[in-house]
This record gives sequence, structure tokens and C-alpha cells, in this order.
Amino acid sequence: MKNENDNTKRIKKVFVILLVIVLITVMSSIFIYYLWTKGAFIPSYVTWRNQEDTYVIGDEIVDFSLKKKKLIILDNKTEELIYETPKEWKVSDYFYFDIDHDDKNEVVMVVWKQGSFGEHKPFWHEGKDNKWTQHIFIYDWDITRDNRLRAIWMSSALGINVSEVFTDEKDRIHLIDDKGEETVWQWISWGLTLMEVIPVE
Ligand SMILES: [Ca+2]
Repeated sequence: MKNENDNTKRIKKVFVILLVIVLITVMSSIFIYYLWTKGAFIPSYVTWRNQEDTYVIGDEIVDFSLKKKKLIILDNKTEELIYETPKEWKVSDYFYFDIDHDDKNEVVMVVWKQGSFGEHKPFWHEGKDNKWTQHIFIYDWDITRDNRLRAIWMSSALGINVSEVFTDEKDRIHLIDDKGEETVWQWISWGLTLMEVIPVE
């Protein structure tokens, strides 16, 4: 009789443990799904580029390095750090070309960051703005600044699931989204303007 009681107790114990495991798994899954729907994770379709380039800009020679989602710029001779992207940013790609046709190259970054509103969060948006969104930031090279970069155009959240970015001979930017649709953007008078949508074939 005692053995039977012991067995029943053991079965009950195992059942309770299993029930707790199942509950924890279900609750965790629901929580992770909730975070995912709120944009708390960077999607897997993003192509993260690693690249190193050396540029002669005016009298300076500088090394650009995009590694582990961070862009840094070093003085080529002294190896002194000139610029690094804030740790809150994830840089998927960058370009150095004349996007605004003024015969000087700009630094163009494709950046993932949390909080698309920045300083300008609307009053009706409650809670922390921690959704990951993609942005294109464009900078002039400004010798008067210690970190050389002077922002000239900072996009708000692109609203496109950008997987890949490239430029063309007309100094336009092509964005490929997660479905393969391509959009072509060009600097016309101020900022980037959508010029063309090339649907998936
Ligand atoms: Ca330019």
C-alpha cells in the first residue's frame, strides 16, 4: 500500500513538473511573439556588410571600416580614431559618393536603430519607443569638425523592409526589400526622392 502511495505521489510530481515546463514554454513563446510583433528584434532578412576602404579626402587619408555593424573612421597615418557610430546603432552598409551632385562625396549610412521618432515622439504614442527601424543618414565631410561628419539629411523610419542596398552610376540608391522589390532613390533638391519601383519579376 505504501509503495502504491509513493508511486502515485511520484506520478503526480512528474505531472506537475511537466505542466510547469509546458506553461513556461507557452508563456515564453507568447512573450517572444509579442516582442516580435512590437519590432523588438532586427529581422533576419538584413544583409550586413563588412567592408574596409581608404579614401583621400582633401589633405587627409582616412580608413573606413565597417565591422560587426559598426562604422569607424581612422586617420590613416596616426591611426587616431576620427569617428565611430553610436553603440545604439547597427550599421548594415555605408557608401562614400557624391549623392547630391555638388562634386563632393558624402558619407551615406544605412542604419538600424530603436525609436524612429527620436526627439519628436508624438504625444499620443505611449510607452518606450523601442521598435527597430531602418534609416538612411547622409553626412558631408566637414574638416572643421573633430569627427568630420556633419549631418545633412537624416531619414525617419524608411518603412521598407530593406534587405540590400547598392548605388548606381547615376549616384542613385537602390533598396531591395525582403520580397525582392526594388526601389530607386535620388537626391533631387533636398533629401532622397523615390524615382522608380521595380517589382519582383
Ligand atoms: Ca556631394
